[in-house]
Amino acid sequence: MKLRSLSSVFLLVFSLACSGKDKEALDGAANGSTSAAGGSGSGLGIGAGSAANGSGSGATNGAGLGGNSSVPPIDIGGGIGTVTGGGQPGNGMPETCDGIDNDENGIADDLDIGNDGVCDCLRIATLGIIGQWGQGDVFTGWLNQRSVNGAIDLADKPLTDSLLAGLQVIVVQDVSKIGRKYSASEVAALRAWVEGGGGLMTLIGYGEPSERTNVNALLGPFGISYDSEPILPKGGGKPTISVTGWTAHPVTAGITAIGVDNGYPVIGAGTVIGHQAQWDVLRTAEPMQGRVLVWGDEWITYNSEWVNRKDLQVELFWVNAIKWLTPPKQCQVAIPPSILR
Ligand SMILES: [Ca+2]
Ligand SMILES: [Ca+2]
Ligand SMILES: [Ca+2]
Repeated sequence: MKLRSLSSVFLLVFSLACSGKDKEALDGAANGSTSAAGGSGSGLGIGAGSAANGSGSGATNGAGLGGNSSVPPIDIGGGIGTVTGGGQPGNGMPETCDGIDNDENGIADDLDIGNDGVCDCLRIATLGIIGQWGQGDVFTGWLNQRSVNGAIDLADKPLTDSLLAGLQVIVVQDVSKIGRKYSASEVAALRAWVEGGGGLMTLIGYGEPSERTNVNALLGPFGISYDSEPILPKGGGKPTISVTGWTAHPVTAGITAIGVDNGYPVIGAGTVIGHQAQWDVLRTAEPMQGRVLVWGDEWITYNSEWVNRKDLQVELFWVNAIKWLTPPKQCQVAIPPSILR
């Protein structure tokens, strides 16, 4: 069987696309040149409510290095148009990926030179392997073109405190083929990482009867699991089934439909923020300092959902999810209006 890791694709695409706009712009910023992209730092308006904040911050920061490197992030989750980080204008220093709030606006590493909604300094990793039911290059390429670091492929590595240290977001793909069951110490390590402020997102629906075992083990400490009966099959040759039942939350902001096929219900603790028919398909939890997001399918990683389905908001869903999973005072950048549709 050809097993292709999502993250290995991330890294491959990243290596091929090192001239991507974010990295190019970052290089330019490092050299002290003012990039054209920086001038578009005013693209902050998210909904009518943020118009004042958007124009104000854009004007203020337009002359700064990279322009948007010091644009205050907009929190479209808690309240549209509110500026996070206390609304401080910043000190004019460029933000760099060093874990420090260089511009003193209240958010460390809030750098998004491409204005694409993905923090350039994001430290994101994946577990397991990519699904086999579609092509995933759009998603993988998308992420690598929007952050300097790209994604780290943890694949089947044993989960330890040291392995997870420093990561901000982990996306769990198909972990049914790692050749073992996660041990109690691995589950404990992931739990400690989440509770210490990590953001964990899980996917399911890869088509193996035993696929729930490992991911449910990882979710065990948070009281959430995937139930046993597959749900919402699209049927051969048909489009995925649109999930249309959403509860207001930063992850669901602006979302009207996301496609699924042969997923599993998400049951247990936490808060249900997505459902279809009688099933819950999206739950969140916030254990201690961390955040957990459990999605009952994996088709959001496939090209067909990104490219062919204009009625779905897959990119926005990912941007929302990554932003919400990222610690509140780190790497929070504005979601650009171009993604909202
Ligand atoms: Ca900052
Ligand atoms: Ca920084
Ligand atoms: Ca970016």
